[in-house]
Amino acid sequence: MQLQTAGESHGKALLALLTRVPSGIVIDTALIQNDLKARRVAEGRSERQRKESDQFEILSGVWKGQTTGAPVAIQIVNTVRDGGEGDGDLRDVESAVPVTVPRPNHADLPGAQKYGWEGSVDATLCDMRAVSERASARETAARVAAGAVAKMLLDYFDVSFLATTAHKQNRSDRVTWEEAAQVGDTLGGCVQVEVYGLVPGLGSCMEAVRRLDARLGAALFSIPAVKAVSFGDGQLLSAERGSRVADPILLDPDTGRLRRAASHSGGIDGGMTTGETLCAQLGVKPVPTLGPGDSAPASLDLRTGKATVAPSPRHDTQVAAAVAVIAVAEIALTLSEAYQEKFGGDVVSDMREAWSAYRQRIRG
Ligand code: EPS
Repeated sequence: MQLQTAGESHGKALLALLTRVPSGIVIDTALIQNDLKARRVAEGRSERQRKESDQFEILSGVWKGQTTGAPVAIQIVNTVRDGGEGDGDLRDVESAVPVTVPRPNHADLPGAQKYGWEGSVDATLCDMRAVSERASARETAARVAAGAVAKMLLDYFDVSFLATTAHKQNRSDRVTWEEAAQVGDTLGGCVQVEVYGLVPGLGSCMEAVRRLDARLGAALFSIPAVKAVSFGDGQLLSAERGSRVADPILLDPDTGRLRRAASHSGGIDGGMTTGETLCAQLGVKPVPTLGPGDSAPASLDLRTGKATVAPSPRHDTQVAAAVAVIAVAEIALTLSEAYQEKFGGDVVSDMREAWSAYRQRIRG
């Protein structure tokens, strides 16, 4: 399956367009709604989330409750939007006041430079909102809706997920997100996703682009705010001896299956799944929109060239918990594609037959 999305943070709606979907996936809309809610109400989100309900509609590709093989289009209407039940938001596109001060560490400045808005001869075009509306993490709602469909496909192959978060409390100023929010500051965090039930041999060692860790890495790095991705012991492996981080191979006496006695490599060797639990970790940076107050960082007004502080529109305080939901969606989409490559991509029942035959062959 492959995903394209469209939509802006305060536009009319978000769209997810999922192509190469096998026929025969029974669609449980409650699961899509649950995942959307988990992303929306996650710890540290802004008050915007209380105004959204993420009501969605499947526009195509599902008939009699099942996917038909046609592209699946899902629409999520924004409640807070221009010309709608807007709330006078700073980013109302009809607003007379363009945003000309970029936020450090945000897409604002490189995006404005790339798309020709910064320094434009026409001053009305010098407006960061043209970029920030699309760069906003609001777009990830569409990914989560599509990811829920991918999870429904993977369920036919007994694949399940567990995502957890942790705050990286290695700083002297240990604060909770509520304390950070009070002073307009933001926090990063860590996410771990475990995937159970995978067969060995998803991905490939034969061509670089088919390596599963490369594809999962690309998918996970596409999530806004993700600055690090690792598998298994990840970075720690660089300081270890090979003998200490081997994952010994053994035959499980109960099931007769080949297993690993440890999983330092996180369930991927040679660009392929090993059949052990897949374990990915993500480092999530603090949200770059800061303030109001002393937390707001220094910047420059691009119209006047004068030093000033970055704007402080309403923002999330911490997004690690939301990223956990999005990461599962991204991993599910990538794994769905890998299952389709391995077992055929047209019909779920054909895929299951091929899956059973493969498991018999490898006794896995
Ligand atoms: C965001 C700011 C907030 C967030 C938003 C991302 O929204 P607003 O601009 O309306 O205040 O809540 O995230 C979402 C709306 C979402 O659904 O994830 C930003 O500045 O990127």
